[in-house]
Formats: sequence, structure tokens, C-alpha cells
Amino acid sequence: MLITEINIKFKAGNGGNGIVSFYKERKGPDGGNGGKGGSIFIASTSDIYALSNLRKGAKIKAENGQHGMSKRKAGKFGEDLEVKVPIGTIITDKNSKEVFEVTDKDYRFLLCQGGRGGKGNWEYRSSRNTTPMQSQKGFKGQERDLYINLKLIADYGLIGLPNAGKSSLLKEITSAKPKIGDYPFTTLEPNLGELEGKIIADIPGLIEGASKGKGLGIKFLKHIEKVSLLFHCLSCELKEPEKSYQQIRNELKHYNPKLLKIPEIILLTKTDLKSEKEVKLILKVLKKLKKQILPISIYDWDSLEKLKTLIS
Ligand SMILES: Nc1nc2c(ncn2[C@@H]2O[C@H](COP(=O)(O)OP(=O)(O)OP(=O)(O)O)[C@@H](O)[C@H]2O)c(=O)[nH]1
Ligand SMILES: [Mg+2]
Repeated sequence: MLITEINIKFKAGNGGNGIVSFYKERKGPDGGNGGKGGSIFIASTSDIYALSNLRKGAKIKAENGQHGMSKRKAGKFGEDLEVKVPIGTIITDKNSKEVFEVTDKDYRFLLCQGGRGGKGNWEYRSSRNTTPMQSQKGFKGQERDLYINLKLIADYGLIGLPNAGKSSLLKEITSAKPKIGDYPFTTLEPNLGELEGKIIADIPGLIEGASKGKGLGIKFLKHIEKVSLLFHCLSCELKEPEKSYQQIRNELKHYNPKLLKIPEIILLTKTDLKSEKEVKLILKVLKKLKKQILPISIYDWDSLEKLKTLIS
């Protein structure tokens, strides 16, 4: 499942305590320092599903540093933790109101600083005090209460009537795992997939009257307002493909006439259900629309490859 919003707490590791210890027969202090606690770093990834590795309401903790040891041995450092979040993630510290925006692919920064280790009594030795009984506790690791929000802006949009095969295409060309069903309105929320760094949005099916609230309505069209290319899916099963096409265009127009200006390619889907001759006939009818048309089927590898080249 694609997670785009999560509240979560992060805590860097505490520093280990310094200790009080002496060489045999009290010949001087030898208490070592505590180890530094692990820090938490944020790094970017192009995997838009990365936030699903974080559990809602959980606390992500880096390892604590170990306490110091005798013979001036310092405690082991706690291991740093790297948390990957998708590019486009905005992290807000709910208390300090600091905002971190993960903008590009090589982004890495320190979010929570690990606590310093405390000093062992060896550090407190002096000519006046050769047997210091003092040591220092480790410092607390930095803690943050965060709101993480992923703002995805799709580059491409898949639209069309319910059951046109939009989600099936998204599933074939990206690693997204949308629900597929042989009934209308299988998709209730937009699905997003990624292909070579480009985000493709598959939105719930539109029907005539969607702009008046029919079906699931047009509220999801906001997800495709900024795309650079629309794929309008038209199934070979349609009796009047041209009419169905115009109906959808009409709904787009009602929502925002600017949507009609977005470059568009028609995907004539499910071509495997028809003979070559029948497909040619449909293409002939659709030619009048003067649009680029790609006949496609999830069972036709070549056609899927063609779609991928249109995207990358
Ligand atoms: N034969 C064949 N069936 C397909 C093809 N693509 C999709 N289907 C089937 O068509 C049905 C609808 O597919 P979906 O991908 O869920 O369609 P959708 O456009 O996302 O539908 P909504 O989410 O309801 O708008 C499913 O039963 C799919 O298995 C295809 O290329 N060939
Ligand atoms: Mg769907």
C-alpha cells in the first residue's frame, strides 16, 4: 500500500556513561568514556513505497552507546541508523516546527544527533586529585516528534472509463500492486507507480455525468492536473469507442478546460480480445479523432514495451 502520510517519533541513541574505575591497588584512575549514541540520518530513495517500512505511531530508535570500561577503554559507539524516504517527502518537527524537504536523489542529512558519551574518571585526574571519584553520565540522544508527508506529483496519468484496464497497465509497467477486477470501480483511490523515476497515476474510472457527481465523481482529477501526458484508455470491448471517448473528454472539460490541453495518447486496450481485423476496424473509426493511438494488451509484450518507451 502506498503510504503518503505518517506521524512518527525518532530517537537517536543515548551516549554511554563514563565510569569510575582504578588500576589495581588504586594506582590511579582508569575509568573509560562512554560511547557515542547512534545518530539517525535521512536519505532519499526513488522508491515511492519506502514510507510503508515505517510503522504508524511507532518510535524509531538508534542504538545507545555502551558504557565505558576499566583500563581506559571507551564504550562502543551505537550504530547510526539511516531511514530512507521517497523524494518529495516533507518532514516537519511538530515541536520545533523545523521543516526538512527531501528534494533530490542524493539527499542525506542528520536528523537526530546521537548523545555524546560521558567522561570516565580518568578524564578527571589532576595533580591535586589523583583518585577522582567523578564520572559523567552519557548525554541523551536527540528526539523528534515528526509528521512525514509525501507530496507526489504525477508525471503521467491513466484515465478512462471503469474497467478499461488502467490499473492492469500500471501493474504491468511499474512495480505498483493495484487491485484489478472485472467489475467497474475496482479502483477507489488513485494508485501511483514509478517507472525510471517518473510517477504514473492511475485514477478511478470516470463515467458520463462524473462532473455532476456520478460514479466516484471527478474529485480525483486533481491528481492529473499537472501531468505532462495523459493516457486515455479505451477498451476494444466498447460498442461505440468514439462516443465513449468524447464522453470522458466532456467530463474533463467540465472539471477544468485546461485538462483538454494536456497532450494525450489513446491506448486502445485489451486488443487480445479481438481479431487483428477487428482491431484495425476500430483504429479506422478512431482515426477521425486525430490523436496518437497505441493498441495495447497486457498479454502483448511488444505493446507494453512501446508504452514504456513513451514514458521514459
Ligand atoms: N483480456 C484482457 N483483459 C484485460 C486486459 N487489461 C485488463 N484486463 C481485465 O479487465 C478488467 C478490468 O481491469 P482493471 O485494470 O481493473 O481496469 P480499470 O480500468 O483499472 O478499472 P476501474 O478501476 O474499475 O476503473 C480485469 O478483469 C482485467 O483482468 C487486457 O489487456 N486483456
Ligand atoms: Mg482500476
